[in-house]
Amino acid sequence: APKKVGVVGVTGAVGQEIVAVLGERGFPVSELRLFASARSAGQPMETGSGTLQIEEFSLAAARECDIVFLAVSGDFALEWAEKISEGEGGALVIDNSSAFRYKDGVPLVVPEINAEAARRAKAKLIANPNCTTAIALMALAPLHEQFGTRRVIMSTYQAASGAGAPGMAELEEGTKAMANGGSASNEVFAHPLPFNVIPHIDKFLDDKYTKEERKVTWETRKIMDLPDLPVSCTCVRIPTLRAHAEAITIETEKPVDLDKAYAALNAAPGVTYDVEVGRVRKNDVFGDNGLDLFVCGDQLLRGAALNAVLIAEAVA
Ligand code: 2RA
Repeated sequence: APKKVGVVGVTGAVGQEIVAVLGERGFPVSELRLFASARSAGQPMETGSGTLQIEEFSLAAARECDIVFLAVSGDFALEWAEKISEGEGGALVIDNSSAFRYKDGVPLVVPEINAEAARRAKAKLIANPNCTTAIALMALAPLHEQFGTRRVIMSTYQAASGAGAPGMAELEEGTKAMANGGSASNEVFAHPLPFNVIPHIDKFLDDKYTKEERKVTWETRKIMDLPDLPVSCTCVRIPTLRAHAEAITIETEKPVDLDKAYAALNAAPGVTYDVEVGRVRKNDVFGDNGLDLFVCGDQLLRGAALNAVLIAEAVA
């Protein structure tokens, strides 16, 4: 049956994409409610359900929905996600932030890989993974099913959109300024991004990895249900707008048969549709038990909005 759907954070890059994806996929919506801060309340927004007005977020209004997508900060999610979902009459909440991703009992879902786990858990709060992990796992999960995975080494090339609309604006404005002989400022990124590569995304942790890199480790283990899998990642921001790319090396349990690897990737839902995989080859380091590949995915779609809507389709 059609659902009452709320999207919180509709003025952000991910919120806007969620609204667009709901329309494009013809998600069965009986009523769509658009929530943001008081500053944006009253503004009109085009949606698949016609032009709607943005409302100021309130707990009562969110709880009137059947499904609520949170495209807001981790702090906001920590404060509100459980209040929106709890008890009789609570909504199914799909949270894009990292606030609940590592919490026991909160499923962390890439629908093509572990929707079943989420359905079984009957959870009212589901976490959407970090874009970097979701894009990688679209390729790694089908390969894991074929050959098993012993370890993963990954380097990323991440677009400005990972830092939301302000990140994209900082890249575009800085690039124009530099092309005209000026200089680029940086408030969003650790350093000016135009014509640069920056191996620093999110904060540094005590072990000298960045949090973005550790998200890949923690989330891969949880989604693939491989709690001890060694995963090492180096995350780098590059001056592209909205697609993350990743060079991935895996050591496999079983010897790799390249034809089987191609067939598994070709058969995997979502691969080539919103995530592209190429450069698949045996690698010299792990001999017969290794593969190298290059993966590229739309950061705002697979990394956030589309993945979240697919969770709703699979679970609600
Ligand atoms: C980034 N993965 O690319 C982050 C966004 N969630 O900055």
